[in-house]
Amino acid sequence: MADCLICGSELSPFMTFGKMPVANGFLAPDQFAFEAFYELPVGFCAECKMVQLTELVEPDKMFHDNYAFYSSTSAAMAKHFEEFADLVREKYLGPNPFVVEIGSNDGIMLRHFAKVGIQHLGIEPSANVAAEACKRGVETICEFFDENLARRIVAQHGQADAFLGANVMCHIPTIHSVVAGVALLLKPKGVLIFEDPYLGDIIEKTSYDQIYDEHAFYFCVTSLDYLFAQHGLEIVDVIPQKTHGGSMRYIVAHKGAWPVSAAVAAQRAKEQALGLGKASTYEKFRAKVEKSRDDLMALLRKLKSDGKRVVGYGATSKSTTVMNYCGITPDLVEFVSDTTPIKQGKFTPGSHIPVKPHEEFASQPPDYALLFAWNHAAEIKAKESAFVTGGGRWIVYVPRVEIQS
Ligand code: JHZ
Ligand code: SAH
Ligand code: ZN
Repeated sequence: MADCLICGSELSPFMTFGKMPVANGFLAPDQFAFEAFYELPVGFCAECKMVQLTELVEPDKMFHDNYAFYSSTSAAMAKHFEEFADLVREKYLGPNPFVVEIGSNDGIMLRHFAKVGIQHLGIEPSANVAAEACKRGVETICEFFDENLARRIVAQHGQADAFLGANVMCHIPTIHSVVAGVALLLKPKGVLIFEDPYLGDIIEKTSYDQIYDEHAFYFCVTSLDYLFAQHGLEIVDVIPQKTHGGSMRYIVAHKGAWPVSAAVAAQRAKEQALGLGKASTYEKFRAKVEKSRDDLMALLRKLKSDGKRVVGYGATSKSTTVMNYCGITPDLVEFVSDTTPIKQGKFTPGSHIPVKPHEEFASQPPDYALLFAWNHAAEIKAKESAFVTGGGRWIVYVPRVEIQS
């Protein structure tokens, strides 16, 4: 039994993925012997409805001065964050605006405020990616955000018009401290705008690979209502996003400060129809996850016995769950192609498959490319048309295991 991170009730996991390495812990062979593994169980709180990990890895084991994920490795995501910044500038800034972003990474979003001289502050504990943001002219402090830091920021810079976060709120187990800090930091009409992979999409698409150590929570409106109400905040709008396989953008304000869009109630009704507030939904999900694993392994074993070459595409955090849960080994997947310099020449966590630059994929195209970065399929397939015309095929596993051209 564990205690719910949101309401403190007892909950037990509905499934576990077994022992997992740190999802972004790419490593060299001389580090294999020291690799740490942690159980990865996930639970549903029947009381406040939050889906969450019930065992956690300490934040500084995941976010440090050698963090492997650089946001700007996807051109489509760069465009997404430019549009996100445009929306904030058009709709949510008052006079003398101040914009804060947590998990600002390499500055992919805040640079659009920096370049037009809007006062901004990025909060990014991973020093290597934070340094990249500073190089781009983005003001960044290298710390973990919490209520204490919020107090210091208010004292130094005043309150903010907009507090932004993409793919970071769901990463912070001490979320109460974060939300208390947001309530302190926001001006009376200020807004928190954040987006994370949406629980409804994870359940509908069986995208179990969103479950890994960094993702402490799997949010939906129903569970977030409970969290924000405890801090005098409320969700005033929700806007579904296509990014990361289906995300939700939530706009949150001090209670009563903004009119509440009809989209919020509509989304709650959808969540009820999907069964996101019922334990039985997660039992069914577990069965689908097991089938997905069995189908993928059967396909990879068949291709191996047919003498085909399979290479992974995108050394994602998500693929750490897939490889370690399914049992994918270097004899099934020869290497993983990735454009991130810091991952290249290293090996995938736990499964120890070599990560190689894209040039190796292009020069030795395999028979099949296992699309670990399936969330970027549109961007990747558009630039890899030569792979398919040359006879190559894609293997995807979300929403189901399938060969595609
Ligand atoms: P991608 C990370 O997840 C971790 P990951 C984190 N927990 C999270 O929530 C999201 O990001 C935001 C490479 N690539 O975006 C780059 C190519 O090689 O799916 C990346 O290494 N060629 C914070 O790791 C990886 O694939 C390409 O053409 O699951 C994609 O990682 C493209 C587009 C990407 O995030
Ligand atoms: N917003 C970017 C980056 C997401 S990666 C994008 O969507 O692409 C998540 C980032 O959050 C990492 O860079 C990590 O270092 C940072 N992070 C983790 N815990 C944090 C905390 N408590 N406060 C601020 N940032 C945090
Ligand atoms: Zn709870």
